[in-house]
Amino acid sequence: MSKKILVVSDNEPLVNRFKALIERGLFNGHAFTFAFSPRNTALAEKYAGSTVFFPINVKTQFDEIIAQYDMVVSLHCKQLFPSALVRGIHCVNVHPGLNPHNRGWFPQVFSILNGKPCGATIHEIDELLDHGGIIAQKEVKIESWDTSLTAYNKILDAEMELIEAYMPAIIEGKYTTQKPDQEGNLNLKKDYDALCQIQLTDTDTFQNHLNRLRALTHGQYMNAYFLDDTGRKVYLKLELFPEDKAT
Ligand code: 0FX
Repeated sequence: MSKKILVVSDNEPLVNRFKALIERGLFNGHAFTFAFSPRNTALAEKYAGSTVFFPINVKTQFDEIIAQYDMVVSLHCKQLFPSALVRGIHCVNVHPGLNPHNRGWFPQVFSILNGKPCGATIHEIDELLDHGGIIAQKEVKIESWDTSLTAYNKILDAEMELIEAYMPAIIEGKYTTQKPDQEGNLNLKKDYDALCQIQLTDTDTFQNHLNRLRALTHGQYMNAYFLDDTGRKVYLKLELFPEDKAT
C-alpha cells in the first residue's frame, strides 16, 4: 500500500543521501515530504518560500501531521516529538548513536570520552529521548586515532546502511522491536557545552585529556577552548595519524 511519509530533518547532507535512495527506487510507490525545524535559521533562510523543504513545528502542528501523513521519520530532527504525535501516528527515529548508550546529544563525542559503544540505531519514537523500541542497530568501532569527525562519518555511513536495509520494510510495518535491557544514559546539549571549556588547572591521566580533545575535534568546528591569562578564549583541536597514514 502506498504511504505518505513526512521526513523531518535538520541535517541537509543526510536528507540528500536519503533522497538519493528514493531516486534509486528503494522506496518506490511511497510519497515523501521533507521538512525541518522552525528554529533552524540556516535552512529557513536557504529554503525561504520553498514547498519542497519547509519548516514544521511538531509541537503545534501535530494535528495537521496526523491528518496528512501515514508515518513520520525523524532523520536527525532537533525537536522532541510530543506525546500527541507519537501516539497519533507511526513515528520512527534514525539516530547517530547505539541506544541505550549515550542517548541524546552528539553520541560519538561521549563514546570517545566514556568508552561506551556507539553506532547507529533506528527505533520507534516514544515520549523520551532516543528511547523507544529498537528496530535495527549497527555498532561502529572507535579507533584510538578517531576524532569526533572521523567517528561521526562512520556513523553516518552506518545510518545509511540501516536505512537501506530496513526502511522499506519499516514503512510497510513489517518489523519487530526490541526493548533495550537497560535505560542507558542520556547527554544533553548543556553537558556538551560544559565539556568544551578546558580548565588549565585540571589534572587527569594523559589518556583522558587526549580523549577529551579528540572528542571535541570535529573538522572546522571550534569546540574546545581555554581562557588565557588575559581572559581571551583560545580554541584547540587535535591531529592524529595512525602509523600507516603518518607519511
Ligand atoms: O544532526 P546531528 O548529527 O545530530 C544531533 C544529535 O547528536 C542527535 O542525537 C539528534 N538526534 C539530532 C537531531 O541532532 O547534529 P549536527 O549536524 O548539529 O552535528 C553533527 C556533528 O557535528 C556532531 O555530532 C558534532 C559536530 N559538531 C556540531 C556542532 C553544531 C561540533 O563538533 N560542534 C558543533 O558546534
